[in-house]
Amino acid sequence: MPVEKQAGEAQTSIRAAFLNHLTHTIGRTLENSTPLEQYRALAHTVRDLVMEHWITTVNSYRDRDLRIVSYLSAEFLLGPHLPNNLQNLGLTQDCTAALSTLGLNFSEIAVQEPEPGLGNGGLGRLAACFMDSLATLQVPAIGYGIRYEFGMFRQEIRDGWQVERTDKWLQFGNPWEIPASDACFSVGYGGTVEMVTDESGRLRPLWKPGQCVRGVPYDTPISGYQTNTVNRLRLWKAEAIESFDFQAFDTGDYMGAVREKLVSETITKVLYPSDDTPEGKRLRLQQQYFFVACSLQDMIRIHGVRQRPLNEFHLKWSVQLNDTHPSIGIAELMRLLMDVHDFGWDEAWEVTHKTFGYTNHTLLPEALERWSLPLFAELLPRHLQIIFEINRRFLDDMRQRFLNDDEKMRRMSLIGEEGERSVRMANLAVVGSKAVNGVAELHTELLEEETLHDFYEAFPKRFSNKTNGVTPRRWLMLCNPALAGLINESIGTKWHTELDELRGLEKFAGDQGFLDRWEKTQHATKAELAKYIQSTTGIAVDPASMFDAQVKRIHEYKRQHLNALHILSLYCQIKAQSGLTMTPRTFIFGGKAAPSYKMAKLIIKLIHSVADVVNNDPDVRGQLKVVFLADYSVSLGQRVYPAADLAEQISTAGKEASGTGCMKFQMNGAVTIGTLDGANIEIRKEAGEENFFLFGLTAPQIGDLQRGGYRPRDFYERNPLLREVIDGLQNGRFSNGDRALFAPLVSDLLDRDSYMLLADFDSYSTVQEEVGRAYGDSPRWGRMSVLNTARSGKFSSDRTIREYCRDIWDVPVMSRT
Ligand code: NBG
Repeated sequence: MPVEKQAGEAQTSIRAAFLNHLTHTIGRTLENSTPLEQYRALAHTVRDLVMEHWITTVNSYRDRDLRIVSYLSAEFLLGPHLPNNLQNLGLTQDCTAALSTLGLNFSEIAVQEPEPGLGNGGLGRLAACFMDSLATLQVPAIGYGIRYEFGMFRQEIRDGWQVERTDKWLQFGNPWEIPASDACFSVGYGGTVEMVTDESGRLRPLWKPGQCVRGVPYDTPISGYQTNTVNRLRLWKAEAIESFDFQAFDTGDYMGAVREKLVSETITKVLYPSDDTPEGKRLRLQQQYFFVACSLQDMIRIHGVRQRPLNEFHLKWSVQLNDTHPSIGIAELMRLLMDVHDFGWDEAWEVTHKTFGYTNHTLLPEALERWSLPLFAELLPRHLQIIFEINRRFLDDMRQRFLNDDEKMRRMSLIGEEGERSVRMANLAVVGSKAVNGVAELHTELLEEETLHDFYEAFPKRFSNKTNGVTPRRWLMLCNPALAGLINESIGTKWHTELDELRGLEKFAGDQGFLDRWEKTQHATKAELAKYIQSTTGIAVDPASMFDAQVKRIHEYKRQHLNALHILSLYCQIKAQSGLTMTPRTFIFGGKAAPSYKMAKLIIKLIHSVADVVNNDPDVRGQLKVVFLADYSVSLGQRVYPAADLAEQISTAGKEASGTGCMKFQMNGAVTIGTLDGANIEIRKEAGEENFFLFGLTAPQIGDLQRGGYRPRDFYERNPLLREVIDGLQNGRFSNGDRALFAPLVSDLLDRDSYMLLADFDSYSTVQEEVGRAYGDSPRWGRMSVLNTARSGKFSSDRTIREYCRDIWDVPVMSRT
């Protein structure tokens, strides 16, 4: 049969190409190669196949001459490439079979891939999901970012505490990247701005940087799912213009000879492991300007290759700013157009503000980026002049519209005057963009009504909502093949690219035969995670227990400690009533804390202390187990999401911009316990109220309570169980008698409790009881689980990208039908 013959051919050619790379690229024979070497040979094999599509994509984009989306992001949290590319090419089975004819196991080879952890959390992972959808929808797009030599730190746990280790992901090379030597650019810092007269006698500013570095692009192909489209992720590495000073070397100054190399390369050395507070300020600003300056020069180069005049730049490019990190691009494009390409101010502004779109990802005031004016002036003196001028013109305009409202002008100014004077990057991003969006309905509403209210009043049409999404290719098909297989059997495969098709599963939600298969599949996936837990933590967990998971960055607003308090309250109840039985549960935690965030690190310690107490007390009789999975990552997420029964999305209402983990859990059939926050609200609306466990105060109630003088101690005094838990933390009951350990946490909760754990504790505990009962009722739980998957279609990043294309970027997507 022709199909089988084709399949056979694919296997034969993969096998031959793999052996060829093993010999010629890696320099090993099959017999004396390690799994890591086999991985590298296989990665090259698959990359070759992807590159063939890359070439056709480049040609087809050139012929279509469409506007290109440029996604500027300081973070791309990609996750392993190998299995994803194989799935996109439709070659997973052939590859597995080809390897097995050589006595090799695909999974054992695939786990060798070091994860490119070039992001902190949701923001970076969103960028990766968007790249997947853009390629799958065949939208011409380039992702631009930074090639960090060291990505997100590896997290180890010692005695319950987080310890950070360097992530050396490039140590053995990266087979997925290709340096592109034809597009290197120089980037300046510091120096002075002088007024000079040009040939036509005009007086104009000339920036003479004090330091220059070179940006070298490394391209990673991003394949689309079952299309020939392969887009480009271009990450910049900083190098010295002259990396070796012979004169210094000759005079015996060996360190001096390589100093410039060291200083320049520092810029792209490491990803800042803080996702929501500005830190390491100077280097971070250098990083931001570095990748944006390279990327804009590259876009202008490509624009020239397309033989377009620069005043049409905005017609050929839509540039999206992923949060404020790349927003210096607004001043940089103005500078390039005016100082390098001779545009006048108005002409440059016309192009610039029609080029950019800005996505906001946070409501936390401390996370809105500001740069101190002296630092800014020292590093980017010409850009500061431009920002002052944008601000002057903008405020003149606003003063006319909002007569005499000085307070408003102060709030809207691009320059903050309170405390140390600073450049407010969010204000720059809003003023310099044609579109501004939030990432979930509630988040956008709060931006419009509170955080960016003045700007919303001034430019209401500029604002819109684009609820986040995740790619179902990685987050259902790849990570949960068993469930994906059952879904394929039941409703076909159209859902792979049209996720709304999952609605077809609804009709099986009352079919006991189907529910049994659904449950069996989930049980098998849970058993795999149980094995992983046993091998990494030594803790035995029962796959028949409810897997209750909270995996995400550790932050007070995400309230992992509320979860921990609740576990302790269950423990106290068991201790008080011997023989008490409850629905057996395994609580699974995972996540990293910013290294300088003391309270987050103490929360990790708390979870480990809770685990020690609960897992080792015979009275608990295995009814509760608590595990913390170290070094949370994309790959680890791929193990946890499919195996969860219950997803904890318990942030303080009004704090989580969107959340995307919640979507991955829902797609895989987990039921959510959550507050009315971020995307939870939309998940509940889609899933149906009866398929979501809601608890807690709403965002307006939180605001009211805070304004009315919140007294957490009142809640402590009123609830005896809560009191027992907090007292236990205070008197060392859960820390081997150490009374000091959790004192900072307890005093914060009793005296401040900014994230309102104590106010929500009661409601959380009550709803958790209901969760326990529901899980005990298998048909009910099965139905809820199936309906959650069936109704997760909205949360595909394909839907999100379609909306950006339609409303902001004005580019067509390819219809697949
Ligand atoms: C994060 C938010 C999440 C959101 C992601 C992606 C930052 C600054 N923000 O709620 O906290 O899901 O962005 O939009 O990392």
